[in-house]
Amino acid sequence: MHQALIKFMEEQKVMLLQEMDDVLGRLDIPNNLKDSMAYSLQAGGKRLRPVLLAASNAAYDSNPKKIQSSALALEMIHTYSLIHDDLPAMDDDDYRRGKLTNHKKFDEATAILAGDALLTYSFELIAGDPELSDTEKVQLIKMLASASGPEGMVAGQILDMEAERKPASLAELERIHALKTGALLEFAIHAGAYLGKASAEQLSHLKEFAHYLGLIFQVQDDLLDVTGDPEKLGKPVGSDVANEKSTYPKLLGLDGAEEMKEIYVQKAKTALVEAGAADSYLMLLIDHISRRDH
Ligand code: GRG
Repeated sequence: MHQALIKFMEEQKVMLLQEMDDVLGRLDIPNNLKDSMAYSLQAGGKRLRPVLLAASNAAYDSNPKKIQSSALALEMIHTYSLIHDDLPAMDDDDYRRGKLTNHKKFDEATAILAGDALLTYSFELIAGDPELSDTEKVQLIKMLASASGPEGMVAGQILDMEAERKPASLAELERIHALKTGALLEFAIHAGAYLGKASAEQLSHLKEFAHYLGLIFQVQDDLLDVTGDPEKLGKPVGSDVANEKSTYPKLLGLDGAEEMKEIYVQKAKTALVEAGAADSYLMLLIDHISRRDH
């Protein structure tokens, strides 16, 4: 991987973990709730969404202080979605990132409430950030609510659950991923650039870039479920091979899925050049996400 990107990602992770510690330390809440929130927040993970937000901000008028609360809020919402996704009523998983899932470590009620707390506190975090103007707070909260709510990730999750009963076509699969995974990635890219004062035209090209980046992320996720290393992934592979659910390799074959990913990579790169961010960490992140092994 590109050395400059490795350094950038490491720096962003350090800042995120520090902010996480500070925020959790300040919370005066029941211990079991805090432990459950902290368990999943600090369970590792690639921290891809905060890194994307920072990379997008760095591509324009970089302002590290302004992005901190949005980056953590985004990781909190991502973490809540994983906790709830793992519950018996949804995917019923025992392990996530090589560790027991939240409801296995604590109990179902605590896991549901930890997820609820992470979701709601993310908005409180942005609303209380003294680095942001009132307009920026309202804009960010609006964007984050819409990306994670019934017109975004929640819609994607329900469509995904329906697709387990009735296999989706390629077009339906793309729509599910655009909502379930893509909406939060799009928030990361949009919020970073918005706080970096990108123009409306640049933001519109970035929307297209984010769309293709989300699809690249998902094709690779499907490919890893077939060809990935369980050690690196921290979970068993083959979960989607056994069921009826549509995936890129099932619909297109392994080679076809690789070819489709390459088409998305080229489209993402073109959109990024048009957004005026040809020479940016975002450009390096395209190949990183496309070739990730976990
Ligand atoms: C419960 C409303 C609700 C939504 C859940 C994100 C999600 C929606 C479910 C996760 C299931 C899943 C495996 C989705 C595929 C893509 C994805 C989001 C993977 C996890 O994201 P990573 O790889 O995770 O960025 P880490 O562990 O690195 O943070």
